[in-house]
Amino acid sequence: MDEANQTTNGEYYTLSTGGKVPSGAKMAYMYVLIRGNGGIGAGTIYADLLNFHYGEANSLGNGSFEDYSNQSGLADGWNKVAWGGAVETIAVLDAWDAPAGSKVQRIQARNIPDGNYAAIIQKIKVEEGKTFTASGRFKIEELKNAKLQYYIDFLSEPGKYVGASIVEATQTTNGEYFTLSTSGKVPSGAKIAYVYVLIRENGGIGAGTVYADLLKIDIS
Ligand SMILES: [Ca+2]
Repeated sequence: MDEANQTTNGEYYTLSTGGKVPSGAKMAYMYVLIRGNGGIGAGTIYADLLNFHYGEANSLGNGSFEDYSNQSGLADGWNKVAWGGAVETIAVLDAWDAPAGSKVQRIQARNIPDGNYAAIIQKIKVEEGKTFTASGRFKIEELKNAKLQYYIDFLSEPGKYVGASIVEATQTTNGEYFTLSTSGKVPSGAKIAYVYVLIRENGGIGAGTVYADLLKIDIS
């Protein structure tokens, strides 16, 4: 069970939970529900991208980019963001060398000005004090005055930042995928996190092309 008790500022975010199927269980009912929580309750919510899988817990939805139900270039559950006039082009591609499944997310950006970036982003729920482990597989095809960052911003509420975790790479990877990973403690006060794969300007007008797959965040 996972739950939320605040509005989300007009944005979707990911709820997730993991555990062991109880001994003897043969079927399950899954609910999305609005529960009374002190007084006569009322609520309005929107749900999408519900799934259930066996394997490792992942606080990210569609971290392997296999769900792709529109033609926007953006895998389900993700958004894109670019600042300062950076031009971002994204695509979900069928790739023979995909680290998981058959699809990968490509992020391409150019004209990234000083101090800016272009990214894909997903908002997730976190719990302060828990340990998180984040990892992802990346192939960097091109970087010019730019670097790749796998970036987690922790917030107590929209607009209130309480910490960040960043791992980055500054070189192309010779046509191969490699793993970026990091771990730590969810900062005190954190309730939500923005998870980014981003191309950031790194001295000059930046440009880059990266492929991402198998993004995982385990919070336990
Ligand atoms: Ca994949």
